[in-house]
Amino acid sequence: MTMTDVNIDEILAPMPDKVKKNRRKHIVKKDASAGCRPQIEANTRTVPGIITQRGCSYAGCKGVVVGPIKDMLTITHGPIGCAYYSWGTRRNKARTDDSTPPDQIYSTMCFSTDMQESDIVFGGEKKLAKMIDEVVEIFHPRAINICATCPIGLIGDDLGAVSKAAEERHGIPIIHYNCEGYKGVSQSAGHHIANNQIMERMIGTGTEKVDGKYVLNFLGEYNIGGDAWEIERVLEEIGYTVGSTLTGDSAYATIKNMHTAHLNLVQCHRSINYIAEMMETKYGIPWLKVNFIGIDATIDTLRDIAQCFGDKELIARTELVIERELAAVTPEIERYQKICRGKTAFIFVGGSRSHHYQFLLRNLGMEVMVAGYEFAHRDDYEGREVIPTIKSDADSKNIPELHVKPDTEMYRPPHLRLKMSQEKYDELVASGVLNEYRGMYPDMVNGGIMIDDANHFETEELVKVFKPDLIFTGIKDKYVTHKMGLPSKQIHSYDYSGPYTCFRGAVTFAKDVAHSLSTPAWKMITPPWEQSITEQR
Ligand code: CFN
Ligand code: HCA
Repeated sequence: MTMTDVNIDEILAPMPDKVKKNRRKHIVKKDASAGCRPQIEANTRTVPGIITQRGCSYAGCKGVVVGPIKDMLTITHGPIGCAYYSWGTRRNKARTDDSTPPDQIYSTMCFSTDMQESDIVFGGEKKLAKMIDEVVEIFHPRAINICATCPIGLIGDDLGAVSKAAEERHGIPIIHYNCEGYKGVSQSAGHHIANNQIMERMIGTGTEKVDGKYVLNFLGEYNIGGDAWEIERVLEEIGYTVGSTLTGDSAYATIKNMHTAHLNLVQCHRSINYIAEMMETKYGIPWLKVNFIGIDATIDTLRDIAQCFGDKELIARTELVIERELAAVTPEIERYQKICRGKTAFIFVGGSRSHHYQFLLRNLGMEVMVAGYEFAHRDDYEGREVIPTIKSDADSKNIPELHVKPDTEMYRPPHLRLKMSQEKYDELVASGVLNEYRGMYPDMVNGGIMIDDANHFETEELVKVFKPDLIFTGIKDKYVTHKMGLPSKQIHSYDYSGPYTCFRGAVTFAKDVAHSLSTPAWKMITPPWEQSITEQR
């Protein structure tokens, strides 16, 4: 069977009619000949009882966005499980620096009010207030985060009032997040709640201007396995100063002054677009969508950043660094390409990596046949235009607006968003003045499948149909595919590896993928589709 023969209705056939009808809207096959982008249903409620990979609002707020701020002590207000299971598994690394001594790093620790039955019945406000007093006395943090779990909203504890009173007692910022797990339909709601509070309570409260000719903030980069450090190494080499990341290896001490930077880079758009937008509105700081996953993607990104400043010296230095880094990694990449070339993969992750890693896999000669997100919104799937890149001064006259607002909920054709005719848009894309419209669908191979909120049944069925060589998953679906004789790589936390970003990260990734593909263990398992019924029993 070729990729284009795959029939989604047949895959869903065993489901009950109501579920089938629902799930059909979340799966789209790429058809390059159709010319337009089809719509996908996304960011809607998961079918109850289906085995989803999704997490909750608390996970998105505490686990993803605010937890990595290393010098803030983050308290989970709730029964112990939520704090325990969001402790350390994401591998968002942090280290000491000029603004943060070792005894002020709390992101590796786990703090919880450990609510018991009597607290749920009689209320947990007193317990929370007491805990704040205790952590201040023992740890002396600069600032505290308080994240709510489901029962807190249900019993009506007033986090705002407890935090305000404690701020008055202790004279430090105590920021609360009403990110009860049931809010919204996934982690995505928690990202938004965290973004609002970081913007409201942190950014712009500092008075120090970050020194540097070209100061960047790096939004939507969480330093998983050291990703941000590899990117910063290259950016600093070129001559940029990174004011702060959001939020990998970041500190309250520097987030306060982020409003003094020249440009915001946005790596994971899904989790942080709200702050990028708000900073542009409030402080006039433009933002640029970037991608440091994949060698070609990194090179394009470095060139785009340099073009934003338009300094000839900076542009020349960018080319020098690209040349030097490429020379160092190309022989190694070529070695691993021999193992990876022609192989196929699936990738299911949260809200941005399933698109970004398509580029790195292509650098290795691999193709992604099925790609899915847990909780992305429609524009992440259907695509959005990359910020127009001005290739020369003369070109800039052709573009009405340099920074284009992404439409996070509804799809509108890019030429309309850029306020120009379709002909003008096509002309600018063809001449290379505008970058192309990018996203999972536009960048996907023809016949490939794009899937939202995939469940275990669909994952298994798609594996049977496509028989990929490797699958990139999270912890929940990893072992399902192992049992099918398929090697999997954890693409949330990279198992125990990383960084995977930029140039050196691409080599580490290539090595890990090549190892997975050539491990003999997988050949010793016979996948069910190659077994007879009696063997399967
Ligand atoms: S580091 Fe990011 S890149 S922040 Fe987001 S959407 Fe999660 S924790 Mo897991 S790996 Fe994943 Fe993305 Fe942005 Fe990570 S793809 S699901 S909420 N994610
Ligand atoms: C989260 C965090 C997570 C979980 C990974 C997984 C991460 O969404 O709560 O399900 O394997 O990257 O740690 O996405």
